[in-house]
Amino acid sequence: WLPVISTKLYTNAFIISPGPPQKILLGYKKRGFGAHFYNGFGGKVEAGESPAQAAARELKEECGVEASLDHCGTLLFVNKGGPEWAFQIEIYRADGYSGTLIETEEMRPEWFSAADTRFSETSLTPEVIPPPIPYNSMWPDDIYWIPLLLTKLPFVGRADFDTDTSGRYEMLRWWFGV
Ligand code: 6OG
Repeated sequence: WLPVISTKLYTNAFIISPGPPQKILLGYKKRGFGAHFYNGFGGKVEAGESPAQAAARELKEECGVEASLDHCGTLLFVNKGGPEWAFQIEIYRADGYSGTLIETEEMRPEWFSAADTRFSETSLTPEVIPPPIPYNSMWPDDIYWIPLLLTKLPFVGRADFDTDTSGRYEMLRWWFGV
């Protein structure tokens, strides 16, 4: 199906620490749309702003840091059934950041292991290996494209959602490709 409302333009930014172990910074969203999910840092592109400017502004607003962001993906999310929404989300990534990470009213930043650390032969002590990416506490589309983001493969994708009887968003069909 097609968006029945105008598609809103959003950003989502991820900071990667090369490691080893490779790590990804996610924010636990405390309020608003997608509350209680882990996600990158981002929000709406305001009038007169480029997506890159919005991505940098939202990153700073939501976790206090600055980063040299590279665009690496474009996603379209469509929801059928009320409340209607359709998002185009421009995805950014950065290797590293400057400044000090802070928890804000919107987001609590946390590091996760991006690589599979189960069989790693490094001499890293368990204390420095953060938990794996919490896909069960993220939007269901993320598991399909976060691996592309981590390997720096530019991607596009689309996912169609419907609201189930419990009010949850169920992902009905999707495609993500390089
Ligand atoms: P604010 O409410 O903070 O912006 N977003 C999604 N992210 C993923 N991974 N999957 C989805 O599937 C999403 N829908 C929205 C875009 C909302 C933030 O949530 C992202 C923004 O970064 C439906 O202003």
